[in-house]
Amino acid sequence: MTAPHPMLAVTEEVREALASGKPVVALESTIISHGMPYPKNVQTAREVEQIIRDGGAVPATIAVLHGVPRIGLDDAELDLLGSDEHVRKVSIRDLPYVVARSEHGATTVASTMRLAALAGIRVFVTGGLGGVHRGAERSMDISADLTELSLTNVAVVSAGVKSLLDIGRTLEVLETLGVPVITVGSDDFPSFYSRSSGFGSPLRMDGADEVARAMKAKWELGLAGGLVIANPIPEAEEIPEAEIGALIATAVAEADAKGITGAAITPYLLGRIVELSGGESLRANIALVKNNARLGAAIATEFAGL
Ligand code: PSU
Ligand code: MN
Repeated sequence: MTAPHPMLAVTEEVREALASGKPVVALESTIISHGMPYPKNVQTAREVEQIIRDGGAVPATIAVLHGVPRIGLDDAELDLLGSDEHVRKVSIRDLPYVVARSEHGATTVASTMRLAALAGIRVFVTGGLGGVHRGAERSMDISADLTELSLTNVAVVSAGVKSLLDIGRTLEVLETLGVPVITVGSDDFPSFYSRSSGFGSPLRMDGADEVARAMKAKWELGLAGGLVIANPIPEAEEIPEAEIGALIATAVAEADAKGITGAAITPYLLGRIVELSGGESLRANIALVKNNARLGAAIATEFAGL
């Protein structure tokens, strides 16, 4: 592989792994700073890194610290991201700003993808993707995660798309952008807390080896962009849509009434759903991220072997 971009600070462990062709899995940091409460966020981030190591890959959590995009973080840095109130949520549009001002930034799926690709990492594990918000036909609120998936060559492992988004329209936009949406081991596209969303998965594959071959095929054909690898939450951990759907609807209605929009809306909704569910949603969230880490490590291992 080519040398990483000179503006990135890559840990020695990750640099060494990339240089020798070992599997590396990128992880985002918005989920730590703005997706889960402290200290469970930091504890989960560490456990997820360990799962990736147990799966034979090197974890690389990505964030911006003091204006420097970092590929791989130590324990103290994870703690800072999870507890400091001044960590900005950084999507693609915000990257120049935090770098120029030497600020801290927690990277979303979109900006994590871009930084991972600049470092030479091809597999990225998260919880849930951003997408088309409910009411986007009026607000035009469509996550930059979708645009980025059309541009950047990284496979993103998630548990699908939360039903606080418009799942049908999100799948339509991904189709328009030419992004493969592959659910592993199921015909149904998952909706984060639940194994199905009511929408069929556009594509299905049944193992990490097949997914790795699809990644290789896409990029060898010169098709730019990412792949959505959807991994349904394990059955024992899921919260049926019938249960969580009403809480999500309440949270969305509250956000509407309060006039919360833009980058603030996803963190607001996630926080409210944790409160409304009495912590159940957080338990499921942690379980599905760990499940994604296991699959991501397996995909990175298979891809490194091709
Ligand atoms: N969905 C979740 N948990 C999250 C996010 C989305 O279930 O933490 C975060 C991810 O970082 C995602 C971002 O990239 O929210 C999308 O934000 P926006 O819609 O503002 O692009
Ligand atoms: Mn948005």
